[in-house]
Formats: sequence, C-alpha cells, structure tokens
Amino acid sequence: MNQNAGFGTKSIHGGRDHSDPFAALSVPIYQTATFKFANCQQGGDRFAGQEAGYIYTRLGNPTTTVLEKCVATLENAEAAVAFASGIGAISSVTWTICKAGSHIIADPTLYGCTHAYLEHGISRYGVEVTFTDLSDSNNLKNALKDNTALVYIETPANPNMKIIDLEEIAKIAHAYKKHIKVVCDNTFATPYLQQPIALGCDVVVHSATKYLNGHGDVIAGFACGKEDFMGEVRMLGLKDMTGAVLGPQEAFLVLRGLKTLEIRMERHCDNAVKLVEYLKANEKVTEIYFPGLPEHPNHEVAKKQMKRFGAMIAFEVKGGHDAGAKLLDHLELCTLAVSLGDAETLIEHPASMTHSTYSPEALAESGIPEGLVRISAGLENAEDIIADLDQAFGKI
Ligand code: 3LM
Repeated sequence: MNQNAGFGTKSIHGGRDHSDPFAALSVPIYQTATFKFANCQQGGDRFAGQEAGYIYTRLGNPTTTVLEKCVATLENAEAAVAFASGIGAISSVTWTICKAGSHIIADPTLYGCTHAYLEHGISRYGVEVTFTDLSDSNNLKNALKDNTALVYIETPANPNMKIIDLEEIAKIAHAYKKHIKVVCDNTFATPYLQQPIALGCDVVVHSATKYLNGHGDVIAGFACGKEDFMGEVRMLGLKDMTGAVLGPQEAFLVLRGLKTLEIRMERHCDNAVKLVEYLKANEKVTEIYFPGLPEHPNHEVAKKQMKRFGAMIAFEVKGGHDAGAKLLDHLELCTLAVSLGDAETLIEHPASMTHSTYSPEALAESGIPEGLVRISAGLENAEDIIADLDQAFGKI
C-alpha cells in the first residue's frame, strides 16, 4: 500500500503483508494460545529475542499483529499494541510509565472508570495524581513537578465534550521535561477526526469497543506511540502487569469494523449535526454540549485540531434529572444503554451510569451536571432518530 494512501484505503489495507499461504482475502483468525518451536534452540532464541516469531498469544498473535499495524498506520504512530479493553490499554500504559513516587497530571473530565482508576486505583501504589482543568494551560504550568511522568487527557472528553488544546499541552509538558509522556484518549474523535501524535502527544489510547470496532459486539483497546515505548508497554504493561490481551476472534472483528471507519464517521457526524439542529430548536432543551457549536467554550480549538466535531452530544432538559429520566424511558428507537460509537443510537444518563464513580463534588468540578443526558448519534436515518426523540419529548 502506498504510504500516502487516503484514510479509507489505509483502514482497509493497513497492516496486511499478504503472507497467508492460501492468499485469503480477509485476515485469518489464528485461534491458538501457543505456537510450536522446531527445536529447543529455536524456543530459547525466540524467548531471548534473537529470532523473530510467535511464542504465545499473550506476547503476540498473527491476526492481532495485522490489526496493530493497521491501527498504528491510522494514528500515524510507529507502533500500536492491542488490548482486551480500553481500560486494559490505559492501565498497561500508565503502569509502564509510572512507579511509586511518580506524579500524574490529569484533566478531571474523563470516562468514569478512567477517573476512578486514577483517583482510587493507581493512587494506592504511591503514585500521586493531580486533577486540574487542562483547557487552561496555565494550570498545567502550575501543576508540573520534578516527578511528573505523565499528563493524561481526553478530548473531546466523556461525557460533556470538553476540548483541550493538544498541541499546546504537549509543547508545555515537553518544554518542562522532554521525557514526560503526554497521553491522549482518542476514543471520541477516532484517528479519522483527530491525530494526537501529529499534534505532539506521545501516546494515544483507545477504547476500540466504540467507533474503531463500531458494531457493539467487541470489547477492545489500543495504545499507539513510538516503537521502543510500545515494546516496553507490550513486555511490561501487557505481558507482566495486566495480561489484558486481545483475543484473535476480537482482533478479526475489529479488523472488519475498521474497514468502514471513514464512511461510518462521516455518517455519524452528519447525523450529529442534524440532531444538534433539532435539539437547538427544542424549547425543552436548556443546554447543548457539542464542540461544533460556535458557543462551545473551546469551539476554536476543536476547529483547529479536529476534521469534524464528532458524533457525541450531551444536553440538559428543562425539569432536570426527572424530566431527563422520563425522556429516556419513553424512547423506542434510540437505545437506553451505555457505550457509544455503534450503529445504533445509544443514550444514557452519565451521573447515574458511566460517571456514577464520580462523587457529587467531582461531578461539579468536572462540569458534569446531574441532569446531563448523553447521546451517541448512530447510523440510522437522522429523521427516524429525531422522530423518536420528538415523541419522547412530547411525553415530558
Ligand atoms: C461509556 N466508555 O459508555 P473499555 N475511554 C473512554 C471511554 O468512553 C471508555 C473507556 C476508555 C463507556 C463504557 S460504561 C460501563 C461503558 C473515553 C468506555 C473504557 O474498557 O473498552 O470499556 O473502554 O462511556
């Protein structure tokens, strides 16, 4: 494949080396836990890293290798590592970077379990975590310390689409100390809309459970970055510390899902724009959180670093939490479920679901109102999604 190929071409052909003995069009599923050695010498050489080749699927698998190469190509990264989940990727990366005494700086607006992991998980092992609003880069300057090892960001952030200037954050962190790793969770944007590594970040993490797979039938994650560092993440974070390895079946499904990422993202984004137009005209909606709106506080940054504004929308309803709950209970086509990035439009209530791990104080600090409703615009016909919302709004 030509290195200058377009995104859609890369998502179909990326990582394929055409080495299959039967020339199968789709990547075969190597459903095996272990691989035979020709003799003892070969086994020893593979373990010693003196001979290339597979050993055991926790360390690598041919189906997964193709997928990892494809995702690295899409993120413009030297290498990628696949994981059993997004949280598997996030914990493996942070365990690889940090040790007791390390300091992490993170924006407080994050996916609920990522926030819980940083606040209550890794902090149990002598790693200090400072949460500060990174949409103001002065807060980063004030928080950086000698032992800062990692700056952690989601943009657009779950669940309120807060936007952070990746180029600016990476520049400030690296000017302070070159070795600080700036890690960006690119789940909401996908590499089609935003390329954190090109903007100066060191590592991209993903919940591939969402848009990358795109069909709501797989839990998966990725980390992408420099080849040397991804080697460390594989050999320490994944192999020895978390063991959060992606299975070959799941790798196959993500490869299949990725083939349509570009066209799915275009349709998701088109539908989101139409939903936002509808919500803007709806007098029962008091607030809309969408980076494509000029009144979004970081609209200009989103415009600079994203191709389009994504397909995640949050809003508040007149009457607060109770009115929002009523709306969700009356939907017929839109699905009341957590997760996002699927063909189906998914809708949920962050304060009691995805972000129920946050304390009321942390919700307030992160700009997540109690009544907030989050919607993942699916791939159905926009008129049908809107008609369903409209009938449910009619019941509150
Ligand atoms: C959700 N999010 O509905 P997995 N990073 C981001 C995420 O949104 C998520 C992860 C990482 C949701 C999941 S809530 C129980 C359902 C930005 C997940 C974690 O480990 O693959 O689930 O990814 O917002």
